[in-house]
Amino acid sequence: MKRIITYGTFDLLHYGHINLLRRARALGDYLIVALSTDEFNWNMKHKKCWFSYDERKLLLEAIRYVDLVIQETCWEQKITDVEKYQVDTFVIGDDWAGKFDFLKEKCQVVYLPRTPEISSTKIKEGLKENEG
Ligand code: C2G
Repeated sequence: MKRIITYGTFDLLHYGHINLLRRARALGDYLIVALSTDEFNWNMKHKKCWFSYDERKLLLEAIRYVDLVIQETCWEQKITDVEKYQVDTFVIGDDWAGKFDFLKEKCQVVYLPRTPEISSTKIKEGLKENEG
């Protein structure tokens, strides 16, 4: 069984996220999503999420491409995650291209093209404009 892992915040889940998850899952048989906790988002990524970790986890677990959701609590956990979950391939969007090449000693590293026109930030901005 080929095991894939990816990481992210996945706030305001949208079709760009689904495109990523679908393509990641298609690279293997089992997809693990390491979901950024609220603390990690706030302290390390300086992101304030609309949905809480539990709400974002609930949404991800409902997606057919996702087999397991674990917590992402720090930048440094990737190497241990790859070993602990016997990961064959690490996948993430190409906005991170090159940033995780150090994992190549442990597993395949794949950067997938982002879906260009959508983002959680754009959604928030669009909603604010609609409020007038
Ligand atoms: N993504 C995408 N297309 C978009 C938006 C996001 O392909 N229009 C991808 C991102 O490239 C990432 C995943 O969807 O692979 C999750 O996106 P974010 O929630 O923005 O994740 P990010 O904040 O980049 O967190 O340790 C790694 C980080 O946790 C990644």
